[in-house]
Amino acid sequence: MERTLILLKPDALQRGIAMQIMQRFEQRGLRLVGLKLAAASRAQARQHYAEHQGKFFFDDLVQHLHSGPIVAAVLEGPQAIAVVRAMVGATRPHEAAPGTIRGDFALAGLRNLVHASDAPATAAREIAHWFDPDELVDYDRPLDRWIYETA
Ligand code: FUP
Repeated sequence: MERTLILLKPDALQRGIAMQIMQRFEQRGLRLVGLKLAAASRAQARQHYAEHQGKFFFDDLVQHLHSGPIVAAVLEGPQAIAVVRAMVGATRPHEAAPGTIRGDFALAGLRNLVHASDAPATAAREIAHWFDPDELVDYDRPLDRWIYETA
């Protein structure tokens, strides 16, 4: 089992499609174990994107994440990190394949709606950045045995 962090960025909330995007992850069978509406401070945004510090697009990236409310969520499932990345699609919306979230809802530039962790170490760091441990909820879903082999 893996956990991954997603952020629905301010463009998703301003456009009123945040829950429509979230529904795709739920529909796929991923389990929601953390969820919050947040307003990222500039410092939180900078820390979240720390790996991009120094790149030409860093300031715009930070400004965008800080420009309005976001939804942060932790999703759990087998291969959750790769599954969610594939569902989100290519970083640049104009290159994102139809059927992906970006390919269906986004068009250009930094307005790519969603952030998703790209590796186990990144996911662990990002989950800890946005959630306290007691904000994550463990629970069983009996139907999971029909979504993946549990034994
Ligand atoms: P992704 O994981 O697909 O969100 O992409 P990255 O973590 O590589 O990049 C994070 C954000 O930086 C993207 F949402 C868009 C922005 N970015 C650029 O603007 N230009 C680039 O060349 C790469 C990333």
